Amino acid sequence: MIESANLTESRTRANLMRVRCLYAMAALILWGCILESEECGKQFVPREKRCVPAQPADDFGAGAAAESLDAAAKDGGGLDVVMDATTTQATLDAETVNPWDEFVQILIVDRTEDAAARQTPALPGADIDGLSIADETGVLIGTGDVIIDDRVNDPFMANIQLNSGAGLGPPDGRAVSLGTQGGFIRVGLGLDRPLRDGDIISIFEIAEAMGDQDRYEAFICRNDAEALRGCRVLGLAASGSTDFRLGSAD
Ligand SMILES: [Ca+2]
Repeated sequence: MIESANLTESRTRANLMRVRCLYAMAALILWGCILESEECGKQFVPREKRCVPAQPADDFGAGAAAESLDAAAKDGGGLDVVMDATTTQATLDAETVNPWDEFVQILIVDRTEDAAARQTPALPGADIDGLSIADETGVLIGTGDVIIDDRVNDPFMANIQLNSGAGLGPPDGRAVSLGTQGGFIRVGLGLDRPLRDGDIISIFEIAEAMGDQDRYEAFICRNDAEALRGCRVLGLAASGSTDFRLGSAD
């Protein structure tokens, strides 16, 4: 009987160890799943060690935007206006009087790296408060008046600034948080006169106290622009207010 009792106790211990092992394995698997699910925000996927939108923005080719981003970055993120690849000689000729006559839209595309957006999940990405235009003497000649199109990303389902209209007009402390890369607003300008060389486009982004890595890329676009066709790169900006001065188009 004693041997039988020892045998039963030994089996019980073995079963207990198996149960513990199973619990440990389940915990490891669950932990692995948690780690994996936290790898990228909702609707974002890992690509080359970065989280990018699973679907590119509907309104423009992400590839074209990335190329222009690279070009601007090689210039040190300069704010000089450069020609886009779709501009033809015919349009150049037509622009000799005033190259900016038909440019009445500003496109602002978020370029925040996902890791940076995670630092402020309630306000992810660039926080655009307003947009105004002044002549070279500083006199206000217009503001961003209407949202033509937008895509506000909410990767962490915690964004509290989803109203793209908050990015219109002069700055008032109300901003739209574009989310992460791919979020954008296309703004129609209200202008007292057509834009000219020397005009200054000011984009107001609310800088965050914890150190701002929220980047965005700005384009100026014709009234008949489709996607990035008909747009020119204004440049990259990251923190606070940034002025983009319109220069000669050639
Ligand atoms: Ca605002």
